[in-house]
Amino acid sequence: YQPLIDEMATFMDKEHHAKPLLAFNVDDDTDARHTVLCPFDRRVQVGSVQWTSADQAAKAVDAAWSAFPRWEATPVGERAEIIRRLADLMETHMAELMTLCSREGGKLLTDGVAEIREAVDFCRYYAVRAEELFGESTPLPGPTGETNELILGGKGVFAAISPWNFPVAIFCGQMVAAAVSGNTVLAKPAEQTSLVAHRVVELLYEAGMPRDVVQLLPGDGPTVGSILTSDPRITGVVFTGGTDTAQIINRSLAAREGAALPTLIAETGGLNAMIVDSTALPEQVVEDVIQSSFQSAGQRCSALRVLYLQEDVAERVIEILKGAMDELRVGDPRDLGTDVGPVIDDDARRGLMAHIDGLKQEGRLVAEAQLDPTQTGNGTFIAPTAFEIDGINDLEREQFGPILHIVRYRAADIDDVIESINKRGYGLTFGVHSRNESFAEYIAEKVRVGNVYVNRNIIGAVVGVQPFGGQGLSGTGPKAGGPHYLLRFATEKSLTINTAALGGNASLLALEDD
Ligand code: UN1
Repeated sequence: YQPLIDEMATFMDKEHHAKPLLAFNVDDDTDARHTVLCPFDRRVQVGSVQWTSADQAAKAVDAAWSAFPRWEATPVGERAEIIRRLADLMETHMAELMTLCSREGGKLLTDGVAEIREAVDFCRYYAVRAEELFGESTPLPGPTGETNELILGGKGVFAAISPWNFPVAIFCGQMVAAAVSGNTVLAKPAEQTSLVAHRVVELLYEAGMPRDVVQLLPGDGPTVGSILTSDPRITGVVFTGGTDTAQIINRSLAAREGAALPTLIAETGGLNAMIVDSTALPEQVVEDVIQSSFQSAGQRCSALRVLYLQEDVAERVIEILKGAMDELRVGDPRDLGTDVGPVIDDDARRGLMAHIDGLKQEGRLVAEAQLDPTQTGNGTFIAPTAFEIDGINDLEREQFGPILHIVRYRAADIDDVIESINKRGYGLTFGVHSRNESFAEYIAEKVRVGNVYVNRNIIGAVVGVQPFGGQGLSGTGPKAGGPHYLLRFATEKSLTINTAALGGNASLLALEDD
């Protein structure tokens, strides 16, 4: 990491200013600026962002529609080439992007590197898949006298609404998937991480993307987000974030008078569980639990929230877990010795503290990591905590932070445990720890989730290898980083030609003969 850290130092003190990147010129408007503060030191101003106005957003939709036919007609090889150049540029600008991920998003160095690699992987994977899917039409069987084929095209204008927890990877993954499939894109980054998104879109333009094909609309959800989702000209929305917000978007899309039926691709929250039976290796369990619950300060939708321990192993696992949590170092994300960085902002911290205080008052605390105020005094830090609860139904909603809930279960009750998890309605990630292969297989088959992991941690899905996404309250599918993802961004056109009309045999007669 040292060469990267040295290079990052050259960007550390720079203030960044971002504004909407639209098909037309946008004046600097000093009144509409939003200040970005650093999560690990709220005294530091990282930069400022100019929000998109309602008028600019409407004009951006016009420009996106004008650009759509030309972009859709651009050969997929050319579209994919631009995306590949973006991947190369992100690699050469790694230190600068990392600096922004760290200062604006509070990311650890290790998380930042993984994040930018994931963005690069999304670009290269979708470029290949687009060429496979959109390159040539698929011939279909049919009666003599006619030919049939299936042709894929773009759908129109997509709004891409992305979260702050993966401000490069998910931001990029959505935007690139929509664009490489032949759609024009209005990307709204999370308000907390607009600076790094702005830099990525600048690199995308440098890679050759026309400015009217992808536009950046920074702003907050209630204004820019709702302008986009209520505009009847938006063909589809690709969204990653909370389940509540996905439901608001869904209602807003459905309420549009006279609009074409929309596409909503949503990847939302989870109450992700892990089941540990009596044959599991306690040390390995704890290592994987610590990573799954506390890496990225628990701010991943894939993070572990509810750990089910079979009663015979519970004491042993909890004892080792307590020891491991005592060792966690919470602090400055730029320091390589740090295990857990800050949560994103004051609002997030307040919400998590309310949950923690409530469970503490009920006397449910099992373990709590230590905070060193000289390290954490100026930032939005939360000490990782573990609580014991009775079951997944004790949790009203996902808590997006470093909080683990533990449930003890009896071996005879395993089917009830699985049923309660399935009934709760989320279905994102899930883990099993067991050396009993048939037990692990049985559980993996019964649980209704998107990603099952056996005898390992449950975060960090790899593009193209572990396609990521859930079902039920956790999302619509198809899975990001998977072979079917681009299909949701595409239209399918069947083309049937009666070749008899061109001099062959009449197709209907041929059918009757069969
Ligand atoms: C998210 O947290 O919103 O499995 C997505 C992972 C990531 C995806 C997380 N690749 O951790």
